[in-house]
Amino acid sequence: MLKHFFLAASALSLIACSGEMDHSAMNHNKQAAAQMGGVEVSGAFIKPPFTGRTTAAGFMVLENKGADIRLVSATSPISPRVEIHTHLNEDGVMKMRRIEGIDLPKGKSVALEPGGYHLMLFDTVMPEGDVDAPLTLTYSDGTEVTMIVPFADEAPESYGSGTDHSKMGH
Ligand SMILES: [Cu+2]
Repeated sequence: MLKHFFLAASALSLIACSGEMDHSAMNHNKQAAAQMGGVEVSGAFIKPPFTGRTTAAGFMVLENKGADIRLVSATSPISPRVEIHTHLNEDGVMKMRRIEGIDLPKGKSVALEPGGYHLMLFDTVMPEGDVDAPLTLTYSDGTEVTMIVPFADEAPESYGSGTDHSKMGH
């Protein structure tokens, strides 16, 4: 279904938008990011389920270059149920909690990263022979952005290229 959105390149997060797509921008060095609805997504990856398990997790950095907005949901054809989660420290124990969304303040970067915000993909069916999968993010203004996200156990090496993550909000 979304196969036609696949892009050649080696990239970390190959991005495709649900509407138009700017190939030149994608082949550019900043192809790991897409600007849709004012939110730039970079370094997205899905950590596959552990052996014998079916829960995968999605991570990325969301940089909001537009007005205040909120990530309200995510979907993927590889999972019937994708939830937005955070980690909370409860009496010294880190626990995951489902949350309704993630506020993305204007001008800020918010990281979905291990130990923090993340997407949880339940009952994941790994696409056979595939190295990536579509992931659609829905924002509070109704904007939907579909990107092609690679599977990786940890953030791709060049995750931070072009961006100094040490200066990011977390
Ligand atoms: Cu979780």
